[in-house]
Amino acid sequence: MTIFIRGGTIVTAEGRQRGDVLCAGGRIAAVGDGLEVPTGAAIVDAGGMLVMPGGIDPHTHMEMPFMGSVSSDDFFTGTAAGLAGGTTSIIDFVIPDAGGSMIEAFEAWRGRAEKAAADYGFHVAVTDWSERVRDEMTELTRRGVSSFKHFMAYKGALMVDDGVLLHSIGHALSLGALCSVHAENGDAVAHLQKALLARGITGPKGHPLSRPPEVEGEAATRAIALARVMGAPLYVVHVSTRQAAEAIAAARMSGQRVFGEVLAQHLVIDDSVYDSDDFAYAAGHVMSPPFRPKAHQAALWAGLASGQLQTTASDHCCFCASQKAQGAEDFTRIPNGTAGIEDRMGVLWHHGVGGGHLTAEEFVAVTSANTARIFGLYPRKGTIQPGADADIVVWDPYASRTVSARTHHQNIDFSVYEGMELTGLARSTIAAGRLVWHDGTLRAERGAGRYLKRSLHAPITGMGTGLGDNA
Ligand code: DUC
Ligand code: ZN
Ligand code: ZN
Ligand code: ZN
Repeated sequence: MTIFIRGGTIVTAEGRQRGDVLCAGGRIAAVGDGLEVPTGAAIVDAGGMLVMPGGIDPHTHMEMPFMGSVSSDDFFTGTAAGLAGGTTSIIDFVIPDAGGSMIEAFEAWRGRAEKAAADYGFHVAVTDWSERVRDEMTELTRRGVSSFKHFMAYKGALMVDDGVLLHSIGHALSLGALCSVHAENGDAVAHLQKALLARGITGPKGHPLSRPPEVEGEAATRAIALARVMGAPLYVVHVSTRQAAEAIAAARMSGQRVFGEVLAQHLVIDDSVYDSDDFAYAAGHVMSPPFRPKAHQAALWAGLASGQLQTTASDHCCFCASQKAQGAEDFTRIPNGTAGIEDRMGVLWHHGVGGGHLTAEEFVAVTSANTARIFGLYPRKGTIQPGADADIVVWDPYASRTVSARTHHQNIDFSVYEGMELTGLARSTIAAGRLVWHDGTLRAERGAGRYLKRSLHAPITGMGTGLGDNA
């Protein structure tokens, strides 16, 4: 399929220009002003529109077994919803069972992802340490996995202690892979959960009380210190507090390579949602880290604007009301997670660019380009230049829509953005050179997504102990 995107304003993280984009054979073939239209090309009129790299969501959980349930968007429905919102690639998480093989889990996730409608890569979680884990990490890097995830929370399930983290960070460093952390102190969360339940606090109000901002600040600070000791880079997923944002900024200013990700939800929704006595509403917002007091949002916006925080994600992890209901008597049993892949770009545009926090170029950086760079996908993804994948969103900056679970494409009966009016939307989405979303019509194709082998970083030397995992 040859597509000619005519007469838009092409915006990348580097700048903007008026012009046309020619897509052929799944790639961008030419970018320029007044390009000739090849015979037979489908024309997408981008007059008055912005032509930007498709979004990359670096943090999703499609059909993930979790907390006694399975997240309700599968790789097809979840990626299709992403396309409707302008997101053309995801990096999902492979989560092995405690003590289970990472390779077997990776193969299971690859099997499930074969139905994806958009391109996908994988981070793999390290949940314990052994010689086998070390060998499997090495093997996974040969299979295109260039980042490993560590949960510092979820005690008794996924949580790793500092010893595991040090081993993994050291070994990843020697491989040129990047370690990431879900930064919450799992011992503190377990302690607070128990204390709250003992006091009879069993409803969703207990959820944020069991995970206060300090719990995230402590874990982020600790992980950053451990990465510094090892001389390794670190990526902190879903930074939701001023404490964690400041810890990352301070580390960067001292010369450490630390990256921070922000969820669109945390930028615009605060912890007042847990005040509701409507269980379905409050439980629908149960995710970890939880929504925070409003004052934290300014630190997250400032982090994105200054470049101290680099990426935005959705942590897309859908659970329907019937699934959330398993925690009706005990908030610690409510499956954690909210939907967000379809609305991440729209929320970032309306509140970020419309709200004066970000320029259009910075919007591209935090929704696509920075993620491609950090996670080994650039310049195949994250930019508009000849040779790059034809993953493009034609963005109408003036059209408006109202978000609702009744009209979204995500397979969930709830939206944390219900009723939110957003100006700016994906008019057309082109993924791997195919027009998959246009004027409200979704033509997602089951299985069209491809597995993304990601590249490793060049090893960084000269910082920390330089011991790698020889300890
Ligand atoms: N937090 C969530 O809310 N869901 C999935 C996993 C996580 O850490
Ligand atoms: Zn997490
Ligand atoms: Zn997550
Ligand atoms: Zn070791």
